[in-house]
Amino acid sequence: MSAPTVTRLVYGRGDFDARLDQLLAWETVSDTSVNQVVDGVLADVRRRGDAAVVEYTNRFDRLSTADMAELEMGPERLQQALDGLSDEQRQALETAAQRVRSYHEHQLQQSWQYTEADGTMLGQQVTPMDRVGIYVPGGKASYPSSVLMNAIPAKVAGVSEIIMVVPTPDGEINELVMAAACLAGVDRVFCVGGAQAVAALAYGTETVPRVDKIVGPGNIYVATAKRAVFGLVGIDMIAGPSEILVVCDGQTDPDWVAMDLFSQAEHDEDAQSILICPDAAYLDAVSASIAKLLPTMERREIITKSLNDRAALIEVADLDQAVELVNRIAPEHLELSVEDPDALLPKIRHAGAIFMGRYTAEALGDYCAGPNHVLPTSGTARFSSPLGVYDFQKRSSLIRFSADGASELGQTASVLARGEGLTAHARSAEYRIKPE
Ligand code: HSO
Ligand code: ZN
Repeated sequence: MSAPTVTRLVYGRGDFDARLDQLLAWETVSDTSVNQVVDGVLADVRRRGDAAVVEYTNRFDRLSTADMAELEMGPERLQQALDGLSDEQRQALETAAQRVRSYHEHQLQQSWQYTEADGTMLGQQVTPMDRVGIYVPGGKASYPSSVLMNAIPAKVAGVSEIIMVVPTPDGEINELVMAAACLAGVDRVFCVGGAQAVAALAYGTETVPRVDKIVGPGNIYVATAKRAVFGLVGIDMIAGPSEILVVCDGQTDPDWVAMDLFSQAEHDEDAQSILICPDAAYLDAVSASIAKLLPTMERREIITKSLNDRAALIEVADLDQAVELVNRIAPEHLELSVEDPDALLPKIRHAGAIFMGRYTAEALGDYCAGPNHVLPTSGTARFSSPLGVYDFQKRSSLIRFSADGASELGQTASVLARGEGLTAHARSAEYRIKPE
């Protein structure tokens, strides 16, 4: 295979803006044939419950299970997966789980209240969701690390029951995924995937309890099903392909940066890797590293396609221009591979996760630094945040009036209610106004 041809751009030169926009463009096309299939599956599972889930699972995953009970992995089976790990793997999984848990404990939101002079109390009570569903993809994107990243924040939030679904095509069970589920405290695991799994979680069946929110990435069928059940249940964001943006001052070992770019490119042919640097000679050096290292990569075919189609090496005049581009791109992962990342940090407005300094490889964040690896993609960091404990907590407003408070503010409510023509509202407030 020939070396990839990575797009090379110079900030502001020629049709730079158009080329950049073209590279960044990513829309999850909503495909009518997919919509139709998904609608059919959702309606069928809603109507026939377990029987429909079993039928679809047998058909799509080439299984021959008789009933839903056979598709559930009991707690002993999960424990067995955990016990079956090598010491090294178990140790690594436990270290990761521990660090992810500690980090997320910092995110716990607390209830609060305050009292006004007349005794009126106002506040907010924070509560966890009762039950959430975690979708774990099968095949090449079945990541034990993602089990930890989805389940641990829910657990820390105080969710009482976590239900995981994961397809097992041809009956192939991913032992590491099961072990991670055990370690993260997942309560029940069903070997079901696709739209039928989302439907079972959203509507509930005789065996699968219905959940309040569904999180976790999946293919186009899963994403379409999640969109369709949104409203009945909560969902997390719809994840696009993984992205990395490295801003480098030209002083980091080019092999390190090339490998960091590969680390996201290897996820998916649609993944995006971009390097921005003020030094043209350094961009040449990274190109050379890419050509040198690529033949050594197991996933070189995926990496090559991703680099050819979606990567870019961008030359800028200075780091301020780099920051301007960062905010325009709003990347999922941003590496500030520079001498003084603290100087750039206050200027960064949009990025899912910011990796500061040459030693901070994104890969560590993907597994075990502690912060979540479920992050906003495709520019959505402009308005959204990493998955966290707050995604599994809700807030209720608290209001308590004293007799004096009710009398005082009742006047205001009454005037506003009459202005809206809502007499019951007005009189309800007026009953509580003390006579002069
Ligand atoms: N980089 C991915 C997460 C992941 N990486 C899982 C390795 N395993 C999310 O953007
Ligand atoms: Zn990754």
